[in-house]
Amino acid sequence: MKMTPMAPKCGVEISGIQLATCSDEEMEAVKQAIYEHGVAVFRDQEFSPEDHIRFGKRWGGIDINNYFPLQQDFQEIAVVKKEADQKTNIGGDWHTDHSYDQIPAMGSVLVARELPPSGGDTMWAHMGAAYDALSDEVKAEIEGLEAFHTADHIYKADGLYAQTDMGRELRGHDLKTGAVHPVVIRHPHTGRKLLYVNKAFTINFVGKTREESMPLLEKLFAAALTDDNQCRLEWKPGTVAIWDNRTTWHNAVNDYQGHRREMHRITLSGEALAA
Ligand SMILES: O=C(O)CCC(=O)C(=O)O
Ligand SMILES: [Fe+2]
Repeated sequence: MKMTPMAPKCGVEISGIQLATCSDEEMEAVKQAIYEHGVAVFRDQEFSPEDHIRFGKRWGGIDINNYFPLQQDFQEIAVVKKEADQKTNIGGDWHTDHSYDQIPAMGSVLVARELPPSGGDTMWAHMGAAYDALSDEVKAEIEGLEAFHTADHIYKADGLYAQTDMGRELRGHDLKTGAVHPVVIRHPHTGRKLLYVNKAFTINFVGKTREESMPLLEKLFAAALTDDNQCRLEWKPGTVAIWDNRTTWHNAVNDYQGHRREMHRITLSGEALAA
């Protein structure tokens, strides 16, 4: 097994391993690499839907996404797709998945099933590097703060997606979500400090209104993307990416209008987060 960083502070490409048949020792090394680098990319994988599910269970359990369409024959698999005639994609702005759950999903295992002729890359940004780059003043300002997260404004019947041509694909319009997390968490396995707010789901600081929260939230959202804390993946057939939602934000680049793209996602169960 060989590990090559994708960028100075985010992402690692791991070669010389088949995820479907890897040993327990390899699995452990892969987990550690993902906790540290935020995302790992694996090329040329033989990874059937059955392998995908088996891998998710072996990692430690699968969370079913409440909103995305599920693969008909394999209900643990969420289908992240955009048809050639659709304009809006899933995850087309910076976010981290499932932060609206009180025990948020650890991460995802995303498999390329159908790719556009070009474009459709995915980007990640490392929230440990983002935290490190904050000024001492901002670090002091957010020390001990907690924030409220929800997905309702995005997925409800008249929410953001409903106003786009992706609305018809999604489920869960009536769900109510809400969770409170520290603004700075410690990674459950590495202990590293991570900035844990995101544009998509973080609404306000606990004890402050949305309006009162916005100036500092905007400042943190801007600071979360630094010049050197991102990596970018060009998908190929057989590529699998596994990321850590605590360690990273991600963004699915929507630059392939007129072409179909279909990915299969298994969401990995996580643990409660603490400062
Ligand atoms: O399609 C992608 O590259 C990622 C989409 C996304 O945000 C997700 O699956 O969580
Ligand atoms: Fe996402």
